[in-house]
Amino acid sequence: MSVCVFCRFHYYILAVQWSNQILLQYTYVSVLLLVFISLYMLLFLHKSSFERSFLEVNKCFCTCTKCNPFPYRCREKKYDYYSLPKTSVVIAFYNEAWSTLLRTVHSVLETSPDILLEEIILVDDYSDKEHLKESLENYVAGLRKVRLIRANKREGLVRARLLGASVAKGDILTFLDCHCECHEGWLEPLLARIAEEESAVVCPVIDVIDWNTFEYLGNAGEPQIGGFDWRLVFTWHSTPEREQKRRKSKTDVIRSPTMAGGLFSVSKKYFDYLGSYDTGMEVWGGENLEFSFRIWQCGGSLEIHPCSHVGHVFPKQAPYSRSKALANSVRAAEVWMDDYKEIYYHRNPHARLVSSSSWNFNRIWFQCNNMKCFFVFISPETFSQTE
Ligand SMILES: [Mn+2]
Repeated sequence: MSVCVFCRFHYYILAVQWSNQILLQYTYVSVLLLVFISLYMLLFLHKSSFERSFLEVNKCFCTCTKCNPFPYRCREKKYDYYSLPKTSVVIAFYNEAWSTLLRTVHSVLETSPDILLEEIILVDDYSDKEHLKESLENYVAGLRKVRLIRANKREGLVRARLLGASVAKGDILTFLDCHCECHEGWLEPLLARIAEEESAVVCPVIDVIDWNTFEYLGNAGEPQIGGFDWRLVFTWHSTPEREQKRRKSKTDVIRSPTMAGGLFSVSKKYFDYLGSYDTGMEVWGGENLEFSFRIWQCGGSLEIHPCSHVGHVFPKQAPYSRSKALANSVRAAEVWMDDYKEIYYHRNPHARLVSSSSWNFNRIWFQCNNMKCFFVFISPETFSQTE
C-alpha cells in the first residue's frame, strides 16, 4: 500500500516535472518565434510599407566602403533652424503608382524638420488612374501639411509645377519628382545655401533606387555634375579639377552647368523674378536645360549640395510619351544658344523641321550674358567634350 502511495507520488512528481519542462520548452519556442517575427518585420515587411527603414537607406552610407558619398563632415554641420526659410515641396504627378507617390510624400514628412516644412503640394496633372481619384483624396485628407490640387486638363510637367508654385506659401520652392525618397538631413543644406545666396538654385545629390527591386543603391563616389550633348540631351560628368580647387571643403556646393530637372530648391522670389518656367514647354524634357542656361546666363548659379541626398527611381522606360521633348529643346536652343544653335541643328537636322514657337524672353532687360560666356566660364569641359 505504502509502495503504491509512493508510486503515485513519484508519478505525480514526474508529471509535474514533465509539464514544467513542456511549459518551459513552449516558452522558449514562443520567445524564439517572437524574435523571428520581429526580425522579419524589421528587415522585410517595411519594404512593402511607405516608410522605408532608416537602417536600410543608411546602410550604403554607413557600412559600404565602396560608396561613401556622404562626407562625414556633413553630419557635423549645425543649422540655426529658427533663421532658415520654410519650404513648400511641390510634387507634380501623372498616373504615378500609389506606392511610389506615397513613399515620396511620407519620406518628405519623415525627414523634413517640422519647422522648415511649410507644406507639401501634390499636383495631379490630369491622371486617369482610378487609385489617384477618391482614394488618394481620402488618404491625403488624413495627412498633415499635405494638399492635393488637380489640373483641369493635361498640362505637362512645367505647367503642373507652376500650378503648384502659384499656391505655395513657403519662401522656398522645392520641386521633387513623384518617385523619390528623401534621405535624413536632405532639406537643411538646400535651405541654408539659399538663405546664404538667394540667386542659388540648389539640387540634392540624386541617389539611385533600383526600379525593379526598389533597393536604395545610393551614389558611388563623388557627386557628379550635369552637362549636355549637342542633341541637347542631359548628361552626367565628374566634377572638373578647377571646380574641386574652387571648393574649400568637401561639404561646399559643387557648381553644375545643368540640372537633371526633377529635384531642386529655389527661392520663390528669385524663381518669379527669373520668369519661372517657359510655359510653352509641353509634357516633359528640355525644360531642365532651358532653366539651367537661363540661371547661369542671367546672373544666378546652379549648384549641387553634396550633403543633401534624395533617392530617385530611374524608370526603365518612360511612363508616357516624350514626343514633345524635341520641340522643347528647339525652344531652349532658340532663346539661349545664339549662334551655337546652328551646331545643334547641324547634329539634329530634323529639329529644323519641328515647328516651335519661341519664347519672348527679354534677355536685355535681365542683362543676361550670351552662350559664349556660358561655355567659357561655366562649362568649358562640356564644350570640349561635345564639340
Ligand atoms: Mn523622375
